[in-house]
Amino acid sequence: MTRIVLATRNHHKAVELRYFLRDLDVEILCLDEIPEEIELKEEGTTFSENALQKARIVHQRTHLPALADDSGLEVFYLNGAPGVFSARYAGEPTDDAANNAKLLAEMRGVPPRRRGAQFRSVLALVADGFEEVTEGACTGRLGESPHGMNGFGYDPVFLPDGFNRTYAQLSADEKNRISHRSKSFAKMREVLRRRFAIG
Ligand code: ITT
Repeated sequence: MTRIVLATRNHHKAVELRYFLRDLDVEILCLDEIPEEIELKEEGTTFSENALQKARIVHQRTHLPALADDSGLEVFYLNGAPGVFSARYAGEPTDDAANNAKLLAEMRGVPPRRRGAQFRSVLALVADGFEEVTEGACTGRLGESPHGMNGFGYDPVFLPDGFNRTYAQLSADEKNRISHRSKSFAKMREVLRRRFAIG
């Protein structure tokens, strides 16, 4: 059976990726299950560079196919911020509530029609002899205050198009049907089918 390592330290992302992989004939490993300590660095300026950097290091160290996600929220009024800095927008260590508070403060008084935003997810799969990258986006708008308890990160402040609820007010199944990550994974599913004959 094909084994794939999830090159992420974000538990919430790992849960979503496992959900997308659930019906495939693969064994999924997490970084916690790898005996050696691997540091995931993100030194690039784009989601793709960062996703590739994370997948490459994990592949190099484990010799297994490695799947990484680099993602974030781009607010059009803020010229794409927080973007690649989404995780550490309010500083380090990552603090979701502080990130949301900072973003809502930046957007205070901005009218609804100018609150457009998109979540983006770039997935990188690095294995023996190849690298593949897929992308997905979900457009929507920023709310005025956080709503909902599900999910993680900016979920409480993002209302996807077609919904009057935030990502954090959707069930996991609902989010996973429409999310940026579901879209990047749908393309990655085709890659897995082609490269490993699974899916
Ligand atoms: P890894 O690098 O270990 O995968 P990370 O959380 O540091 O974990 P990123 O650098 O890709 O990953 O940062 C992504 C940030 O973007 C994440 O911490 C959230 O703040 C935000 N984000 C990404 N996808 C999200 C989602 O589905 N819902 C809410 N916020 C999300």
